[in-house]
Amino acid sequence: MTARRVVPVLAAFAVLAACFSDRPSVTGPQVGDCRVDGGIPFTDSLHHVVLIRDFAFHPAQLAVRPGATVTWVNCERESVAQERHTTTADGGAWDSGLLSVGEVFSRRFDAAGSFPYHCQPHPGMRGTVQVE
Ligand SMILES: [Cu+2]
Repeated sequence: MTARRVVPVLAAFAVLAACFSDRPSVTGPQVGDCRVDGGIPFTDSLHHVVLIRDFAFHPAQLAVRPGATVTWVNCERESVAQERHTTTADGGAWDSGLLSVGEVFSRRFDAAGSFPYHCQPHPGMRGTVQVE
């Protein structure tokens, strides 16, 4: 990695710190310069955020309590912003439809179990919500 690449990454973390500075208990993922705008539920034990970035879910494996809400955010890079993603349950329990950059989809998980999901246009993108 060259110094030219390091600088933007550090700047990105500064932006994230600013975004989340008034949310001391945020435990959600932070990826690159991904920016989560207003309207995303507060991240706590019953509200989780999965970022969609670089053709992957972050985090791909997420354990939550029954009753928790998971919000997926398409936070893809500008360079591939034309790529839309979905969060689609393997078993068909939910399907976000195509999410453009900045769009979100939320689902509440009441029942315990393991819920694998994927991205419809990119089947290699996989994740699991574990409710326990
Ligand atoms: Cu995708």
